[in-house]
Parts: sequence; C-alpha cells; structure tokens
Amino acid sequence: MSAWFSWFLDWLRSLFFKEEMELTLVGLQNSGKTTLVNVICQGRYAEDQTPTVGFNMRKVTKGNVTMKLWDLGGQARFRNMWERYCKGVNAIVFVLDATDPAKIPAARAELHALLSKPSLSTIPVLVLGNKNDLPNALSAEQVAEQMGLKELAGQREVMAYSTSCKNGSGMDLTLQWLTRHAKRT
Ligand SMILES: Nc1nc2c(ncn2[C@@H]2O[C@H](COP(=O)(O)OP(=O)(O)O)[C@@H](O)[C@H]2O)c(=O)[nH]1
Ligand SMILES: [Mg+2]
Repeated sequence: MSAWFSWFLDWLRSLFFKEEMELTLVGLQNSGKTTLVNVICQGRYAEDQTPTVGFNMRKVTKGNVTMKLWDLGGQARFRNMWERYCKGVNAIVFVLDATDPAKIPAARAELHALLSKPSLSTIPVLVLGNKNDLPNALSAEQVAEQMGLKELAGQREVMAYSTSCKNGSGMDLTLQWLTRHAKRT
C-alpha cells in the first residue's frame, strides 16, 4: 500500500468513526467479516459477544460506530433472530468470498432470505466481493449479477464493491459509501 493511500484511508477512517451509525455485517463463514472489522478498526475497540447456543453475535464498538457481526448460513431456526439484529441498523454489509463460486448460490439465498423481511425493506445494503487479491475473484459487476442485486433494489440503496481485506483494495470505496449512506439523519 502506498504511503499516500494509507494516509487517505486513515483520513476516511477518521470520518467514518465520527458518524453515529449502527451496522450489521453478515455473510457465510470464512468470507472475511472478522478480518474486515479488524482492518477497518485498526487498534483499539471494544468488543462484546452474545453466545446464544449456535448463534454467535459479536458486537464491536469504536468511536460512534457499532458493528454487529454474525455468520449467516443454513440455520433456519435462527432466522427469527435476524430481524432483531438488523432492525433499525443504518446499513447491512454482506461479505462474500469472491473466489469461492461453489458457495455463491448459498450466499445468494441467505442474502435474499434476510432481505425479504419487511422490516428491513429500506435499509441500505452493501455487498463486498472480498479477497480480490486472489486470482479468479469475481469483479464487482459479477458479484452484483450473481448475487441478484437488481432484484433487491426497490426502496433500498444497493451497492457492490470488490475488496481485499489483505491489501486494502476497495476499503476506500467501502468507508466512503458507508459514511455517505449509513449516516443517521
Ligand atoms: N487472501 C485473502 N484472504 C482473506 C481476505 N479476507 C479474509 N481472508 C482470510 O479468509 C479467512 C476467513 O476470514 P474471517 O475474517 O475469519 O472470515 P469470517 O468467518 O467471515 O469472519 C481467514 O483465513 C482470513 O485471513 C482477503 O481479502 N484476502
Ligand atoms: Mg468471523
């Protein structure tokens, strides 16, 4: 990462943590949610885990931002908890491993099931096609297409970016989008 880009990211981070916002980060296991939070937060942050049998929710707070994270995946019996953890948040961030085509159908089904909840119909959604430092990662356009994002854009803002938590690619767009769209008004 160039010195200039690293300075720019720090500046975007400082703007981001000034906004009062609550985010939910979801995605299949191994997509990069934990890594993303560590990359965005860099350094000190408060953390609190809610262990409900089989449902692990991690809550991370830094500055004015609260992020709730959990792994979405195949556990129908926890679907009634989704609303509780997403209702009223300023944005939902769905993290996708863009190098794992076999998991796209499952990821797509989980995202669509989550967003079919009426109470979540106006919450902005950002989908990150992560791990773009690896070969064969889907582009942002391919992510949008394969995740069926057109069908999800009704009353809500929907965006897809290609990111790498490893080399910082797309972190600028992600922070800018969240600062702009998840702002509490
Ligand atoms: N190459 C690469 N690996 C990543 C990236 N983001 C996360 N990983 C790796 O993917 C694995 C799963 O990441 P993790 O954050 O634990 O995923 P989670 O289950 O969604 O929280 C770990 O081995 C990470 O180091 C990325 O952008 N590029
Ligand atoms: Mg994790």
